[in-house]
Amino acid sequence: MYTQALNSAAEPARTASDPEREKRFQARIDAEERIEPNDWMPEQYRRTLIRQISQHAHSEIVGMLPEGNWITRAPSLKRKAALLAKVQDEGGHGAYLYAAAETLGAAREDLEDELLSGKAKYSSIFNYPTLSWADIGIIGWLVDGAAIMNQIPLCRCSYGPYARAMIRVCKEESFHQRQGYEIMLALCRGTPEQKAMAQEALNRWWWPVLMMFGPSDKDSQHTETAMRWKIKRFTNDELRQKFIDATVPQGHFLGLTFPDPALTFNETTQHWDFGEIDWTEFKRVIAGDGPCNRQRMKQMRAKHDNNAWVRAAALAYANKRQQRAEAAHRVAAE
Ligand code: BYC
Repeated sequence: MYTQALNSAAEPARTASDPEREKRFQARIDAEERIEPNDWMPEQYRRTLIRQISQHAHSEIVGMLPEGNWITRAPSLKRKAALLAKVQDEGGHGAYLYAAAETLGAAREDLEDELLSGKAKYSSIFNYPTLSWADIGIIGWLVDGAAIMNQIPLCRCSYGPYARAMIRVCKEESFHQRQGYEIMLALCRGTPEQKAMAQEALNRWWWPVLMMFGPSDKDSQHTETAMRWKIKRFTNDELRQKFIDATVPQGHFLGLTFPDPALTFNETTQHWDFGEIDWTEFKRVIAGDGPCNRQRMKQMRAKHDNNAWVRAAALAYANKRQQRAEAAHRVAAE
């Protein structure tokens, strides 16, 4: 377990509570300095980052499944190539993020075990099924759109490796969002059946996408500390509102209707007002009881088992290289 690793005798200087150092640490954060892997940091800062970064990594990897479901059924070669590239990008994002978590002393194997045992969370959105081709457009337009809204501020996160990973991830997510919106545009300008498919997808995904931003601020356990440490720069509700304000005009341009009768532009606040999110559904999905939670975990476990030989081969190769290097070193020293 990474928690055990972090509490081990090898790390006493890092884990002991030290008010003076904590004060200096907070002063660095307040001065917008980046915290780097070898810098002193409070144990709680390290744990918060490992939790958030690993859950983010898991989301990228599990997020490959709903879209992967359509690679063999994409409607044209062009669409297939773009979707394939997008899904590969998500795998790359997961890899950068696991590497960022490793800089905090977490072992990737432990993080994976936490996902497979159901202990670690991943984004609620990936527990919904992709039933039609329009769902692929919706994921790019809305899911990646929400991800960008959340991740652009993370490029200014106080922890250097996470912030730097986010810069590249955001560039790729922007392409993903564009390709999704372009799928929606093609469907909405297509036949009445295609337009209806686009509308039906929006009806199913709109509310779950709003849940991606997390619980409302009054129920968010981690926001206050994460904001103090400048891990998060905006609260969950602030980002959700920004997303709605940016997205509603895009949906209207497509000629689509949002499945929320309360959605109205408020002239006084200059924001879109919206209806009540079903937080019972959100809690159910993150507790493991969404439409596809079981299927996703089954696929992840099967992938882990099927890939055991790759991990064993990589380890054997690394050991062989290390032995060769050590032998060469011995010869050179003689
Ligand atoms: N789903 O105190 P809170 C992507 C959990 S993938 C599940 O507000 P925090 C993409 C939360 O973890 C997008 N769980 O937490 C990939 C906490 O539980 P724990 C993923 C959620 O951390 C492929 C509890 O609820 N993006 O981009 O301050 C294709 C209380 O919440 C959710 C990231 O991960 C949820 N929606 O704020 C396309 C971004 N929401 O840990 C796209 C990085 C909350 O105490 N993460 N929870 O057991 C973040 O920005 C923040 O972690 C969150 C939550 C805004 C998600």
